[in-house]
Amino acid sequence: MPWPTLIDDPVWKLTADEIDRQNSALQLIASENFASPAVMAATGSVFTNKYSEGYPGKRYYGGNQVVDEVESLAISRICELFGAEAANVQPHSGANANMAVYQALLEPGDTVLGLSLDHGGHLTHGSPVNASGLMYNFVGYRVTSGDERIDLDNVRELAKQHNPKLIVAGATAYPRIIDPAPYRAIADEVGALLMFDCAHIAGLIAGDAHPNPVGVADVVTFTTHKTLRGPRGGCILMSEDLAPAINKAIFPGQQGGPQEHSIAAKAVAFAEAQTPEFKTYAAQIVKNASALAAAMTAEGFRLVSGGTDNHLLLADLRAFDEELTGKEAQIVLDEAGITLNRNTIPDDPRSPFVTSGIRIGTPAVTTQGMTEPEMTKIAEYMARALRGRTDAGEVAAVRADVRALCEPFAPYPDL
Ligand code: DSN
Repeated sequence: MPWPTLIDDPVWKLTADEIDRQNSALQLIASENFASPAVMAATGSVFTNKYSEGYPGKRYYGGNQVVDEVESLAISRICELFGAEAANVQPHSGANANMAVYQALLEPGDTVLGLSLDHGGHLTHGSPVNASGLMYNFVGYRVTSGDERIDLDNVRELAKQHNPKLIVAGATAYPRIIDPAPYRAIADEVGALLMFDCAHIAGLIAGDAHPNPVGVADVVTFTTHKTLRGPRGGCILMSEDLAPAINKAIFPGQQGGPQEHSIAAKAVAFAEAQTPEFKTYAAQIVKNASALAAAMTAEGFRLVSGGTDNHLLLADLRAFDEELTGKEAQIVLDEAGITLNRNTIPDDPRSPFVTSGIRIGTPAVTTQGMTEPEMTKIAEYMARALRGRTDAGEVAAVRADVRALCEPFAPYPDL
């Protein structure tokens, strides 16, 4: 073989270090998960070698007979899973999926409504520093200041005032069910199209734990690596009539050659999500988040909106400790083996780099097999590490307890 043997390459030492980190610490970042060995094997397969610009049956290079089959399989599986008419499985990410939909449905400068980033939206829902906000006239809607739920009256009022061409539903830091039906009604009232970005909750929808926006929204976008537990990547579901424009916006509009190794892995993940075990998994994600919410409330944290209906919680740290910032909590908890991210809370007085909140998710720990009793322990360990954050001995003691908690639940014990 012409390839050098690089078993001593530092990358393999770093890979072993990362396996140990994932096996021995708590992964509570709400957008992360542990892909199955089958998904990872497909991601590392020979499909990585193939160029296949175009779509099944219409490629620009030869040798795509097998690639056509694998991409068609991914498309048919995801259409069946969500009840969609058509799918594009080529987006390299959720951001690419969203930008392609905008390119297909909008002209630069068109008006769009999206949830404000500081109230739980996403960069690609019109942040002024993102291409979405630079190219289109996004208007941000908000959560209410009372119950901290999406303010549908505000969505309707802004829709009537600004007459958007598109309304974007979906969030990255919102702990409640997002019902697509009222969005559809508002979109119809003002003649707008509706896109639902269900990246965070795609696995909950696939597992019948949350309402399915397919058939309600005109277009549904998502990432495949969050609750859906596939490889890193994006996907678009759409009606047959929108498919030609959206497919053209992905290729050649936004992307060149598709990553067929990721598409093969998406096909594997979509089959995994069709199993009865995946429904049980989706339901347990939600049960675990509720159990964690109850335990964290008992430890003195205030949860945005008072709790959760999905896979994540947003904790306002000020009730727990007025001085504690999200930034400091993230750093201390990481030292204690509890990995999560700082997050703004609605109307946060601190900057997005510092924040008053943390976001906590249960998809990964649920994949590991943890259930309600472990959630109570996680809340206790978080509270102990944060209360004892100036005491290195206490943080180290929590790290040891976290290691012991994770040991029987290691996701990759054989790697
Ligand atoms: N970065 C993702 C998240 O953590 O929610 C969104 O793209």
